[in-house]
Amino acid sequence: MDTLLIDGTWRASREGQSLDVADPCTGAPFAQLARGMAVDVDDAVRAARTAFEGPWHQWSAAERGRLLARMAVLVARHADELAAVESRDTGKPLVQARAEFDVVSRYFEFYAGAADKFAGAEIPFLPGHTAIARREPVGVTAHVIPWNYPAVMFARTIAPTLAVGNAAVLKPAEDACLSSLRLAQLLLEAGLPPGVLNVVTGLGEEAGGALAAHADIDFITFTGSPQVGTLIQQAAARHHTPCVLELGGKSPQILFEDADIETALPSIVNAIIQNAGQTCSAGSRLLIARSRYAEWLERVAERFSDLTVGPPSGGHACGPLINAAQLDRVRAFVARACGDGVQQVAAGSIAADADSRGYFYAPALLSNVPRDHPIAREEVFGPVLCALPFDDEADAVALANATPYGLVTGVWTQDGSRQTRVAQRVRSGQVFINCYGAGGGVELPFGGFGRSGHGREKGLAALEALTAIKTVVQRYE
Ligand code: TXE
Repeated sequence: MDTLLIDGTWRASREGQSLDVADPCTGAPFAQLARGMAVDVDDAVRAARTAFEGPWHQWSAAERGRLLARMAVLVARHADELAAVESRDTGKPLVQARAEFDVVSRYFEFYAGAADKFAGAEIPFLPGHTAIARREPVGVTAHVIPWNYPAVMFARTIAPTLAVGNAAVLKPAEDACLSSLRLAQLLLEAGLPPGVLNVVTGLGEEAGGALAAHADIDFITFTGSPQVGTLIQQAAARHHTPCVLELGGKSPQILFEDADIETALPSIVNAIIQNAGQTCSAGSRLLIARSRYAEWLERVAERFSDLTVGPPSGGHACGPLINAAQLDRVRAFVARACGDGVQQVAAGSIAADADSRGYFYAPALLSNVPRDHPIAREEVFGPVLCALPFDDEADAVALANATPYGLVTGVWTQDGSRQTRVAQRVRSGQVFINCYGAGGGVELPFGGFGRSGHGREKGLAALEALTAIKTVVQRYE
């Protein structure tokens, strides 16, 4: 249970308490974690501060880049072993977990390359003066990440902060954090100095709450629910700590009447099935031109009926949900909707090799969904796709924008002008045209509008939030 990494050493929590980690395929505990508390968070923040002000500060950008490049290679070398850990912890199919470690490695590769190229600027100013806007690391950064893509989230948030020279404290999710521990170990092997990355496992309201409220952090990034996002922002406000929040979505895929349906279909199904729908960018609403609604709904329904859900190595479309609370949440959303007249037009099946104690949920395709029903507006975070018809382009855009969220939009049409118009009018942090979520998108800035949060991660945009501009003006004779 030595799962706290503080100042380069693995140890238990000071109070000696622990937590069980359950297998979502069976509900049975198979590992234990240290239950970090506020005192452990204090230790971690202190270690990070000391490291930040110590030799780490003297590392050149090129040296930091080289360290991240070594990490990219280590992740690739250990990808099979890491994928097995991730798949066991989350229940996700082994092939999906394996593919995610290509993305993890790519994050380290991308930010390795960016470390010595992300720079400030010289500003034209008065004669006899030189003015520069330096980009400096913000200092100690805090990272609270969720359980849906634990390793990808680790890489997405830790690689950029190390690239610019910050020191970090990570609070992974109690439901799935074993890959984070292994990745932290690999970073030490890659040569990361003690204290530059600290990890505190524990419960959200304990370790996470203490980290967000800590007076000595300089930045906090959070991915999770809007409810906890509010708490994080309130805690951060007390110390004027800047924060970036990524809080999920209710992302639409818009099928115009001229869409190439053969290309769109697999992408549409994958966007809601991947990770059993527990994806912030899941395409959970399918908006179909009314003239094609019945025909295309039928095509999607055929695919849904063929989907099976089961254990990670069984070759199924998806695995279980993460825990009993998620399963209850998804069931409750669908039961309420069906009680209100929503129609379940197709469903996948739970495979015979799935353990009845596991948190499996058969994918559901819903139609006859009122536009203002909670299931059409709220994030379900399960393999549940709501189909809704629209009348024309203006109606499609209005419907796409008719939720409190604004994370991702898929637009399927052959009409180039329409592609541009719709991309400009949807309130959405990312827009994909004739594709959806293509290729992992390590390079692509990501974040939302409205209840999806604020600030941008991924790509070079992540480095802006993780650095502060210092303006230096020098007068010369
Ligand atoms: O999230 P939580 P949960 C959404 C999704 C899901 C719902 C609930 O709709 O159904 O949230 O999931 C930590 N102070 N997303 O309950 O609680 C927690 O330990 C500080 C969207 O699992 O927000 C974990 O590390 N931290 C999503 C992280 O917050 C706290 C990903 C996320 O957990 C805390 C996950 C507190 N008081 C869920 N309470 C996305 N955007 O991808 C919890 N945490």
